Amino acid sequence: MTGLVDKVSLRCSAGDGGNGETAVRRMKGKPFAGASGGNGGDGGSVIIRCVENLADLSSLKPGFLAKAKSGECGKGSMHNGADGQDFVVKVPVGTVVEDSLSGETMADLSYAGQEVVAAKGGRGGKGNFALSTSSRKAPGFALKGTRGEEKEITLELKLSASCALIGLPNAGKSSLLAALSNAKPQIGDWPFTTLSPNLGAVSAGGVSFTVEDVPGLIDGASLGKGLGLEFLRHIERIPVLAFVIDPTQQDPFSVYKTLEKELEGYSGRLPKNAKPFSERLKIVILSKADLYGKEDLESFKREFGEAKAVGVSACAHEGLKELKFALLDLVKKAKAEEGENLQEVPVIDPLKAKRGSKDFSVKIRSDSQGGMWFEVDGEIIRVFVEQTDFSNDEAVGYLSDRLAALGVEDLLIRAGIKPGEEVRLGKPEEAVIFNWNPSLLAGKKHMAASPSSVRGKDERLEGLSRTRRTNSQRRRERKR
Ligand SMILES: Nc1nc2c(ncn2[C@@H]2O[C@H](COP(=O)(O)OP(=O)(O)OP(=O)(O)O)[C@@H](O)[C@H]2O)c(=O)[nH]1
Ligand SMILES: [Mg+2]
Repeated sequence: MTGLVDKVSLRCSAGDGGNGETAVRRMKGKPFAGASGGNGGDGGSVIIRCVENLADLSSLKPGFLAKAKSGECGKGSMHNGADGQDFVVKVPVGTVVEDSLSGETMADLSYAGQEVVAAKGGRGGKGNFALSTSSRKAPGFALKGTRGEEKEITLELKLSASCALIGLPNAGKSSLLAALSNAKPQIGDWPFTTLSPNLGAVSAGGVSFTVEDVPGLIDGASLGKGLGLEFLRHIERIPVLAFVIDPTQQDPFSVYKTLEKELEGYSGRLPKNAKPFSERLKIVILSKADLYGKEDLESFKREFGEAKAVGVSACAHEGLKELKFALLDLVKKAKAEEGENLQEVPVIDPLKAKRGSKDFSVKIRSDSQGGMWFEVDGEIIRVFVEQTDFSNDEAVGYLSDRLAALGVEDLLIRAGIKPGEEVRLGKPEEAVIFNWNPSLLAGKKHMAASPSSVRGKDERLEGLSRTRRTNSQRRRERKR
């Protein structure tokens, strides 16, 4: 049992964008003095942020719903709706964020301050004030907000301890880990109780770091005795080494020498870029201090001379606080040394890159019943469709203009479309279906020519709304 929560799945629900407002400014003698509907606010995103003072993921409940606030709708008098607040999930350094469904790695958060957008908030819709132009002075529509993303993610902490407890079997390593941290390792009055490493989060001065209890080493471990090689492999990259020595078993200084000899013996097997054991930061912990007197402790300490030695008792809870701070000191020093080689990695936001994408595709599709249609899809097309209020003819006209400006019509023509042929816009399962008519996507000139253009009424809209059929209408037609 590690005692560390190293993997947890979360549900992320970003906030929806608020709808834009359709409002008209009224002035004395001028009932339609112009558009005044405000924009909807953007929905909040769910953000995974890497912070320094966390050691594991235990603060997160599995299956927890991380829900960001939706943006407010726009209001009259050009009042924009407020943006929804982001929901920030704090995770420790070394957390890997994965999309649970696709298994895709979204980010590998390796330093404090780094963050990733797990679920992007919806966009606020523009109000009719923002949509008004010189040729469409008072649009009778606004854009709808788009939905926030929903995603299930898995957070996994790549276990890498800052400090390793190494010592002979039965030295009291697991007892010490249990006393210092949240871990609950097995403790036993016999050697080799621990057969695989245990990890625990130790907190001192508001900062957490990870300590690993390595199975007991014996004389000859570096030659493979007692699974020694397997155990030593675990400490290949741990920057701080704490030697746990029980002075009641053997002369502590000779035990220290044995442990050093084993580390030295393993040195040839260290990966090339790993720091040699001899250069790592070290501390000697004399365990079970409740079993011997203070004077004995002092004389043991003297034996170690320069090498810093501290006495603790896991059972009597003595010297633990001092030990925590001594370890923290070394961990901080080690981090600072490592920091010199740390490269600045940019904040990862895979969704940001996607958000600006104006890519779309036109594909010719057919089904077994002889149906044929042109599928127009892409990130931007889906956003446009979602933003459109299809019950409002003007809004549909505006969609036509946007599609024309994007070059959808050109591509359809190049793909060989003929008047009357079917076009499906957006997500295939929820596609908006209409029959193509070259004048439909012809652009703004229709707007200006419209006699009712004061309020932006688009002359083409009747036509479009008639040609757009619902799915059930289509099915009925096909049956005929
Ligand atoms: N009196 C006393 N006994 C302790 C103390 N710490 C550990 N012990 C005892 O020492 C024995 C070994 O403790 P563990 O914590 O299992 O030792 P370990 O180093 O993890 O042993 P392995 O996993 O076998 O390598 C147990 O019986 C503990 O109760 C202490 O501070 N005081
Ligand atoms: Mg143990």
